[in-house]
Amino acid sequence: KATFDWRDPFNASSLFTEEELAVSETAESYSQERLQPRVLDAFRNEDYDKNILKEMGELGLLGATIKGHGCAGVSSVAAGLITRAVERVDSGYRSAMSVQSSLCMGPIDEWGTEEQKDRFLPGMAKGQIIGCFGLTEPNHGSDPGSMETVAKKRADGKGYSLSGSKTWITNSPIADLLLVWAKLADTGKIKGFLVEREKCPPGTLETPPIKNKNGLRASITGMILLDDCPVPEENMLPEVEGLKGPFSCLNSARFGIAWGTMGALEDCLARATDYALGRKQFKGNPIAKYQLVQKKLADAATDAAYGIMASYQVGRLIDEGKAAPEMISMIKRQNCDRALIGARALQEVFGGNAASDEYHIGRHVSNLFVTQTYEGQSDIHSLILGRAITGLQAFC
Ligand code: TGC
Ligand code: FAD
Repeated sequence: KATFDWRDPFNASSLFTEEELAVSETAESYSQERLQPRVLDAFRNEDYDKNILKEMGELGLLGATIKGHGCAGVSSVAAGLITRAVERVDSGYRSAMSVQSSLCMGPIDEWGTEEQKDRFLPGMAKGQIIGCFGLTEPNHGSDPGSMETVAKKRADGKGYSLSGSKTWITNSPIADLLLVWAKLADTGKIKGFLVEREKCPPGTLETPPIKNKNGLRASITGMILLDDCPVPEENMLPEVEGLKGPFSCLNSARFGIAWGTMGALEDCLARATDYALGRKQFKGNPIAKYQLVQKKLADAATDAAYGIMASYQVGRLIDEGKAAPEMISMIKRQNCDRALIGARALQEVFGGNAASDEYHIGRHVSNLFVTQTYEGQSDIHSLILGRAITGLQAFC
């Protein structure tokens, strides 16, 4: 007889390969056993422990889809299952991992030289070299094509000097390797530069943290301030120019967020269900007995199930080379929006206790607002989809 499991309504796990199930199990066990016990203190104190990247590296969770260079070379669906497991605990932990894997290792693997891959990827896969991705600037977030950071050819012929500022950059205060996107002063073409912190002369690179965030507090965020910072020619990504460079890495990171936010929503659903079954109001009934509470649970379970199925299909298409960026915009937008709406509705199930961080729901809600904003705010993804539907761009 067919059964219904509200934790996996469409039996999505039957679609995953043995290897994907094993990767998922590793990531779920690590996340629940090693991350969950740390998250409250990390969020309260706005403290990211960079050993977490080393721990993830030991388990093969970093740059997991990359083939060779010390990486696991697993499928896109397996990588999605990793982000789902980590974000089930906290979006900030997933963020630090996504930036390392999709936004720093990914572009080196896709657009770097063999020498760059050999130099950086094995250390990054182990979490010994921490990366970040500098695209957003104080005056240019949704429209990175207007960036002001500039790379000038050095008079001594030894590469470039970078000047400008990037803001809201995950991992920047702790990063050893900063991938900075800048416009070449002579042509205006956008190029990616691998800035090695330890090689920057004093005063040319600063990465102040942005403190007192009200979401993503378990990850570290900062600025990148560059003042004639020298970068050798061999640290430029040679194989790509223009916005295609940063955006192609964003496809992978946005795909990871689509899975990750479903993990966060599933955690909210599990916690709210548990709470509703235990909390009694009016004649000793559990509040789970009341229709309005059940609707909130049903909505969230449905959104999580649909979100996982759509992400699964896009993951398979990525590996077959058949995924258009608009597909990724669609799942990124939908899953972030539905996770935020669902988490916010489930927050109400906890009554006054939702105001205590011990119940974890408020932390997910404040994190999910950020996931809806970074990597293309949801309205920007609406416009990407609107352009694909109508052929008319509505950005400006
Ligand atoms: P547009 O004309 O659309 O495109 C310019 C060039 O880029 C190519 N392209 C893509 N290539 C691959 N994948 C994609 N998804 C691509 N999107 C665009 C495009 O084909 C074109 O190539 P070419 O060769 O013809 O020049 O450029 P536009 O300036 O009109 O772009 C508009 C818009 C809104 C789509 C774009 O600017 C956008 O996506 N804005 C959102 C910005 C964003 O997502 N920022 C993310 C910053 S990183 C971050 O948030 C990390 S948080 C990480 C964490 O902590 O988890
Ligand atoms: P704006 O671009 O100023 O947008 C503000 C509002 O206006 C949004 O609602 C937007 O949708 C809307 N809007 C803008 N243009 C249009 C339009 N044409 N039509 C309709 N509506 C429009 N960036 C990085 O490069 N690397 C990182 O690692 C990184 N990590 C981040 C971590 C955190 C915690 C946060 C909060 C942000 C991070 N970001 C990072 C930056 C993030 O990508 C940007 O915040 C995001 O792209 C939006 O840019 P903005 O904040 O400048 O908002």
